[in-house]
Amino acid sequence: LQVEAELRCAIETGELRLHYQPQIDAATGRLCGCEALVRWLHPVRGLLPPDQFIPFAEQSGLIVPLGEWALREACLQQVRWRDAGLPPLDVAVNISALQFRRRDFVATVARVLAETGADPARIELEITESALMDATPELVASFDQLVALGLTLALDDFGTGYSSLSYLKRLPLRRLKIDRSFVDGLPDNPEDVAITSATLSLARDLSMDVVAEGVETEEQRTYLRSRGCGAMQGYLFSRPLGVKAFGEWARERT
Ligand code: G
Ligand code: G
Ligand code: MN
Ligand code: NA
Repeated sequence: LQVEAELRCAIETGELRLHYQPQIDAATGRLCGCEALVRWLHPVRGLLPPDQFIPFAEQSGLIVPLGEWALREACLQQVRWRDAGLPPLDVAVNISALQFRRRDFVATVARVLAETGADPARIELEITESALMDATPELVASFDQLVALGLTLALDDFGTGYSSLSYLKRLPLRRLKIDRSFVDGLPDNPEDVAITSATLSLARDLSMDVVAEGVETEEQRTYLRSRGCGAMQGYLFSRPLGVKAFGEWARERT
């Protein structure tokens, strides 16, 4: 309960930060986008990773204001980068199931886009399979409305949840993110190879793009590129970086 009160306060007083992990175009090797990942700059405990507070945020419902803050901040950052003359970047933001399920979610997103002036075509919302467990007609409708706003929808942690594949048919998802637990064993582990190549082929047949997460080795990169994976993210390229470090990283590579 103490953490909850502290986190509520942190959102209001501006102790949260976004770090950005580069995403690389597999064909060209160039920076094509980034994923925004929240951190808590705690006055006593230092920079806290999300696994130390996102679970509390989910339990308490604070993930709703936290998630809105993250979306707004990512949109503002995209505008700052644009104003600073960086080449246009896709920015992906993680959205919790609790956020998606709120009746006012689409209106909130529309308001944040309007207030920040961000380019919706370059904002991607990442949702996890668990958020789609019971994709009601209302949920499907709100996905269509988000696409109508110009946003891209991506499915995070693909293959790790309990959902059926039918949501791929019903929902306007543009990208699949291959979970790093499957990238880990590439290219030697036969199960990881089977799951990854099946995912890539499924995505190709459904005209979806794929991002592989947790790419750490040259061998993983070579394998994924040879199998037609469009984009990659992982420590091989960069850890998530603060705004300043990300800007320097990006400038060195364009
Ligand atoms: O940065 P790190 O790899 O520690 O992130 C761990 C996980 O925390 C991410 O995979 C993501 O699921 C979650 N996470 C990070 N930032 C956000 C956020 O802004 N909103 C939500 N809902 N989850 C986030
Ligand atoms: O949204 P998601 O939960 O997938 O967030 C990605 C998480 O994975 C972040 O917490 C990020 O710090 C972490 N991560 C990113 N790249 C790598 C990597 O190459 N290896 C490992 N082990 N973790 C990574
Ligand atoms: Mn993610
Ligand atoms: Na993920």
